Amino acid sequence: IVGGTVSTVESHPWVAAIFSRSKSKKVFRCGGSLISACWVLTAAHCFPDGSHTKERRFSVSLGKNALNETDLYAEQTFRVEQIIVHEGFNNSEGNFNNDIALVKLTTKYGKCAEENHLVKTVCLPPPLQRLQPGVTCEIAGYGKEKYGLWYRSQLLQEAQVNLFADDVCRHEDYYANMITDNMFCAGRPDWSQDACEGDSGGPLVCEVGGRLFQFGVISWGDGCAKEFRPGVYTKVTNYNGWIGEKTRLPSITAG
Ligand code: 4AZ
Repeated sequence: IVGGTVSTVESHPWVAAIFSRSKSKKVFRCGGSLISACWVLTAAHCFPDGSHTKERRFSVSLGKNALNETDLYAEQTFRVEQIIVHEGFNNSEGNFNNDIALVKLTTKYGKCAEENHLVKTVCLPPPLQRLQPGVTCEIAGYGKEKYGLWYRSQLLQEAQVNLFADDVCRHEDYYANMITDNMFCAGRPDWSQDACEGDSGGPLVCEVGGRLFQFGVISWGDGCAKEFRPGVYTKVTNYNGWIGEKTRLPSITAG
């Protein structure tokens, strides 16, 4: 997160940290969001070329404030039972179309997440819920605080971004034809706050009727907090059916 503030996982209790293991080393890979006790929503590009068939390489932590510290009392860490990358995920145009994936959690005892003040599920908006351009939403993650830094944020950070109209984001001064109907853009009018490398897979949440709903999955962008280059997000409302089908959670849209 660029231009944000240090946050706590209590304020974003659905935020998940996805790690990959290579040679017994745990490497932070992506953000995610807890949408039900056993399922985390994230970005498809977190699982490059076939790594989604290697579930044992990954682990997921919930309730985590600091990336490089383990608070055994607060955190819940899981193995990955299944990774479902969207069938239509396509990066041949360099724009991560259908950048959405589901990760199924389990422990060696077959348990899923337990809710407490640090770990809660986020609601998904109903499929037809639309928000007006300009609405302020919130993003959170452990990603870089500045484009080009070699290290990620040690602590969970949050920022505010505003939704951009599609015709603005598709303008030739912005991303032109890179933006498909499965994406939307969000950023700050002064470009001061944005998601950055390492935040992808994490949630963009917006308030509707006094409740927070996850409208976006942090997906991509040209740089971070750069003029005319807002963050690009996967449009979660296009995937209610897909999520319901894959997780067999019939009430996924009920909120
Ligand atoms: C990334 O590489 C990434 N500024 C995520 C979001 C943005 C840029 C890069 C948006 O994960």
